[in-house]
Amino acid sequence: AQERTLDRDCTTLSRHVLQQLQSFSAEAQDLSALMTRIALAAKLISRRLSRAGLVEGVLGVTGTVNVQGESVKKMDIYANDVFISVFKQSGLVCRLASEEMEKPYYIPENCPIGRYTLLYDPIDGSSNIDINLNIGSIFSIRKQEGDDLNGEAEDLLQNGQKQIAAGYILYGPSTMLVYSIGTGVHSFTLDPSLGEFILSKENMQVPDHGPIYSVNEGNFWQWDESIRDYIRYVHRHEGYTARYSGALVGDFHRILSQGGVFLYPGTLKKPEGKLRLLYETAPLAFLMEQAGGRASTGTQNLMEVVPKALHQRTPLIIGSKEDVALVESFIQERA
Ligand code: AHM
Ligand code: MG
Repeated sequence: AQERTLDRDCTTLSRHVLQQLQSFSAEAQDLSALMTRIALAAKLISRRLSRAGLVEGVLGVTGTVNVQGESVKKMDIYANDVFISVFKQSGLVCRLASEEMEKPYYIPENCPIGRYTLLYDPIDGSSNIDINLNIGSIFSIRKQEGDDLNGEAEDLLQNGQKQIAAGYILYGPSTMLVYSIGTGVHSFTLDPSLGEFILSKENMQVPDHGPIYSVNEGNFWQWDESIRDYIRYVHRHEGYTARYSGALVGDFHRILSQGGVFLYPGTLKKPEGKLRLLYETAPLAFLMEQAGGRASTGTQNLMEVVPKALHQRTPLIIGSKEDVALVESFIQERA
């Protein structure tokens, strides 16, 4: 019966965006078109991943190192290029900035008509690629401000409130797309036989508290004492359970769906943590706030952080309101 209901009422992603904005205004149509392009990138990446163990040249490393000093996987480059090529044809996006590119990528044909910038992490959780575990893509859309005459994209160095849309794609047992344009958080599942993302859950809400804490405890001796205090606290109290997959999108999706908190605090080696603001932490903060949760650096609301550089990192504490507040209280105690 359930299957029949889904078939009859299926809402596709592009229709959903228009419904959310309740208009056919130019901006609503742009957003709908942008989301359709992102969905196309998701389908292309998902298709390649599903055959990764069967065809040559998908798995493994390229032998190069990216701007972040991390070894680049073949899939990182493929996914990075997929986003560029789908947006080349859109006319809407003039600039793309990603984890894999030191500088923003300009599409001269689309400038200056294309007023949108796409920020993205093409493959998040790259260490999971070669072992066939969940990975993701994260995206954020901002409107270009000013003419960017010197080509430095300085207008991107603003806080998370400037995002007009954000979301992620989760390549798991099924491929899901979760997005927000500021009217709640909505999830879609790819039906491979239709090639369409079909609405799964509208207006996702994160519980105010959840049992899960998600953090790489291997960094314990590299953390500030306050984070160790928090972890000691959860170890000594009933009702907590640990989950960590090494891929942020999957860990975040679990927290969003079931409640709890994800942490990537600063470490001795990386005082700002590992995750990048513009295309990792800010988009997820946007989603978490839209779902009724919170995101913090520990001392500042994450959505308020103004980056000084494109690839700037921030510590991340994100999830259920009460759990984020609890972590913050340990940090304040030692401040
Ligand atoms: P990536 O985008 O290069 O894959 O790096 C980000 C990933 C996140 O998905 C994950 O939460 C984190 O790095 C894991 O890092 P660590 O192995 O230090 O726990
Ligand atoms: Mg990443």
